[in-house]
Amino acid sequence: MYQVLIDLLRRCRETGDQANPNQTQPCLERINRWKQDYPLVAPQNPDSISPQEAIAEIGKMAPDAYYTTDVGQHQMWAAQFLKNGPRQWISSSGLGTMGYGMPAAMGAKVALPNREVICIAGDASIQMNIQELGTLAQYGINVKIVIINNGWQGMVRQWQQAFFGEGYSASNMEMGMPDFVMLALAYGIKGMMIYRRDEIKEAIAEMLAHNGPVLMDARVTKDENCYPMVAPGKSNAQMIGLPIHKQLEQAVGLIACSNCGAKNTNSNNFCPECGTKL
Ligand SMILES: Cc1ncc(C[n+]2csc(CCOP(=O)(O)OP(=O)(O)O)c2C)c(N)n1
Ligand SMILES: [Mg+2]
Repeated sequence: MYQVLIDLLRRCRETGDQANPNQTQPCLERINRWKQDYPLVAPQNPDSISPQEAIAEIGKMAPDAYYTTDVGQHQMWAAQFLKNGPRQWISSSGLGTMGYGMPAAMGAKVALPNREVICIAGDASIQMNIQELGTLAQYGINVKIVIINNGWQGMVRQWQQAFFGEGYSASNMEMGMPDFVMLALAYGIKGMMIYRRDEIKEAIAEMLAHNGPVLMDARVTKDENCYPMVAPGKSNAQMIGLPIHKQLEQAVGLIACSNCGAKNTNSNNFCPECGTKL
């Protein structure tokens, strides 16, 4: 890899090629159009905190924080709903390392002691490295950890539901789930728990105001699914769960896929049903 870069730089110098800083502009504009056409909306469930609204609310109350994540649905929602700027979202991303969030947050905080650092964790993922609560206590590392607690390995549950005939196996976390508040206390750090929508703001404010590490157990809607997603064996062009954009459909009309007949807006390059080039 290193050698490739050296060769590339040498070649650029030889040919005098100048990087064009605007060359990604059309691509970025296209992505921005998609964001307008398919806006993300956090569900507002009457009886429970939706995971998306919990994350969006934290993002609003700590807009300049560095965020780290574990792996699963909460990771996807953190990517979708946090708007805290470039180079401040620290995640194992596609490498998918459950348990990454808390140690990553510790590292970020030690490197940047004056910045707010928040870990968006999963109730299963956090247990991969839960012993690090002891390190937080030992060194007084002031990071905030919010467990988006849906009582499931939510990402696994969603796949079992969608693609494996609702055969839920080893994905429910409720039996044997530790009491996270007591666990935090046992390690000597502050623990909090929320489950009502009307307590979100106040609880986040209390968490942020605390001068020391906090573990917050945010009990959220248990069966929320994360979209859009790509089914096994399909391509990104075949993603499912995109919101239908009514105005867009009316404005541009629909075209039928020549392969499967599915109706597509003509802003689609590929049919989301079968992947055929339109
Ligand atoms: C170490 C490790 N083991 C297994 C997986 C596969 N995996 C991906 S997401 C997931 C479940 C995560 O559950 P949770 O942390 O509760 O997140 P949620 O999807 O519920 O938000 C599993 C088992 C992984 N990514 N990393
Ligand atoms: Mg979970």
